[in-house]
Amino acid sequence: MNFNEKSAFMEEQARLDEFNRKLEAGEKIEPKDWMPERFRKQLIRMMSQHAHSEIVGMLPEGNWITRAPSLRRKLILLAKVQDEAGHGLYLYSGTETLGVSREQLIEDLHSGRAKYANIFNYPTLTWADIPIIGWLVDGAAIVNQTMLAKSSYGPYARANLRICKEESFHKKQGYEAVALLANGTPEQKKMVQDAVDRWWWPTLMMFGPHDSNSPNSSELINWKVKTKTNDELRQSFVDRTVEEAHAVGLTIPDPDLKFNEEIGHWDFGPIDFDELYRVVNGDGPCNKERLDARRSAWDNGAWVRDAASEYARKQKLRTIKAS
Ligand code: FAQ
Repeated sequence: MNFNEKSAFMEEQARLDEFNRKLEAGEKIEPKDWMPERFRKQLIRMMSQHAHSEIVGMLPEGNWITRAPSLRRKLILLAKVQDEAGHGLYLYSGTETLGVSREQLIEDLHSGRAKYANIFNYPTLTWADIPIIGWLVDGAAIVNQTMLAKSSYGPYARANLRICKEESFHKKQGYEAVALLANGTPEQKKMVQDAVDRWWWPTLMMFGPHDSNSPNSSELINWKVKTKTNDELRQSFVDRTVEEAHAVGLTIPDPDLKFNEEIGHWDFGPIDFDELYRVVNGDGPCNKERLDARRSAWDNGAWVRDAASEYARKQKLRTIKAS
């Protein structure tokens, strides 16, 4: 190693030591801080998948806006779906701080290269699916994102902090509507139980594979991007949700579900991870429909993007002329 190589190596080592010191001290890594390339790549992977999930996640619920059973429910649903769009935008902005462009991220989604949460590839067959998404899907997202609000990457932590505040409202409106249906007519009760039966297992899959099969977890936990494992989060979701289901007289579709007195948690049955991988890799009930809808929304919105960038260009020219 010559002198220049040696000093470059020492500089790199000093930057790595400072990065590790910050993590150790619980300080946030910010966009202008030095970070290992692999840390940056992992964050782009995870944050962009999260952003895509929020945006694609508008579709199953958006499907029911025109058919909501009352004006009150329609207003709530409109506001919720709009919130999910906002979450996607915070997350795309956060991801851009890592040096990747929004255009690239969108292109990756539209080409089918990018992943997004499995859950949004299932259909919303009845009105009861909408409250169930609020209760179960937002409920699962909150468990996961409350942890991510403490993530070591500043922009991601701050985005999740804000997202969680809105998601907790989403969950409450969902559970309130679930409770109403569960205590309604026999038809309403049947409809909401059928929705629980269809959404329960895909919701458990949202937390990802078991820890022993999760290639990214240990690296993300070492870097404090994640502070809990997939299985720990899933267990915490099951523990709180089973109690909520029982409180409104709903049954969880799992014959193996049993409270384990020894460890103080609910034991549950095996998850079909083949289904998770099938759905994530493009073969779920609605994958094609979801991507087609995103692509067509993008194409139909071209004139809005053109008008906005022309407006921004003109404003800039005006400012230059005035100065
Ligand atoms: N779906 O090694 P791990 C919401 C992939 S937002 C699809 O365990 P990791 C709001 C994973 O990417 C919901 N793919 O990965 C809302 C990896 O593939 P790769 C989204 C999945 O990163 C509510 C491979 O499997 N939330 O719901 C899934 O350590 C209502 C191996 O997995 C987030 O994205 C899955 N479920 O843990 C909106 C939160 N699970 O990239 C509208 C941020 C795993 O190596 C309406 N993300 N994979 O090719 C995370 O917390 C993590 O990334 C996990 C996966 C937990 C999703």
